[in-house]
Amino acid sequence: MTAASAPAPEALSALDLLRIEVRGPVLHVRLNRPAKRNAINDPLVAQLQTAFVHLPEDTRAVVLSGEGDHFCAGLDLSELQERDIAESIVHSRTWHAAFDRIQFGRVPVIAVLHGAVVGGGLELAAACHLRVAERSAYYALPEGSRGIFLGGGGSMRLPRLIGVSRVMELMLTGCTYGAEQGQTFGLSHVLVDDGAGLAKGIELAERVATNAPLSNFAVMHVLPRIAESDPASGLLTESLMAAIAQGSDDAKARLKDFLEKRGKKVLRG
Ligand code: 1HE
Repeated sequence: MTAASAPAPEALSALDLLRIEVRGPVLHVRLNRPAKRNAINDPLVAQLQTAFVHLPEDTRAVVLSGEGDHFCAGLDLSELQERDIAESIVHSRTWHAAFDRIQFGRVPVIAVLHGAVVGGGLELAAACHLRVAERSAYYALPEGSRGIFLGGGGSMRLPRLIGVSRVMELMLTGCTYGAEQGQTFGLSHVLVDDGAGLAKGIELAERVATNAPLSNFAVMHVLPRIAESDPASGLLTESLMAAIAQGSDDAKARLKDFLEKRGKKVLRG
């Protein structure tokens, strides 16, 4: 059952470019610059980093969405003109730090996508662990037409989702993928009707939140590293992680529950 929402703790409610609500074990973080289509400026990057560093202790999953008609219009282009090359490198690294904090933080993050999910907005979505898309969602990488390049980790993360070839198509042709194409290509995990994204995102987050925290941590931090290791090292790491997880009191209690007929069955549906 979905918990009622409550205001965020003080440290998070001070972040004026985010709207943050606590829903039991799920923290809902909304990008909150709808007048600028949630374009990401320096303060918003900093606030995202702060929010994900200071997640409430009892948060077990996060839902990330965008206020207004679009998830995110990417980099705030009005900031670009003032930066020289050295400043641009540092700027890109601040995005890396913030988005790494999302991908390699403490709890899984479910992005709820609608409207424009473009440029840095798509890079942000790619840093999340699950993506729910509404039918209005569309994806683009218009960097080429702006004379710039990916800078928020997209060249690392997006090819892992859809392959280098699709990223090239988006960047070279400036084409957009609609929500159905995004679902087929692997940008989203779940596709829902307009207006249904948040409820679905929260439902998934609540389900994720019931997993053992150590298992979720292993999925977020260990699985991607194993997938990129040489097979022998990967298999050894898998054995080590499996043994650590199985040795935990949480695992023992959950296995006992199942064996004594209290655990949930894995049913179709
Ligand atoms: C912005 C931005 C922005 C909107 N930076 N101000 N991203 C892009 O190239 C996408 C640029 N934006 C758009 O194509 C459109 O704004 C949208 C399709 C997203 C939305 O269209 P619409 O008709 O709903 O809104 P709008 O009228 O275009 O924009 C409303 C306001 O938001 C307007 O400001 P206003 O002061 O005139 O009201 C826009 O200027 C402003 N706005 N998007 C700054 N992106 C780490 S590297 C990442 C590199 C990238 O992300 S490149 C992709 C950049």
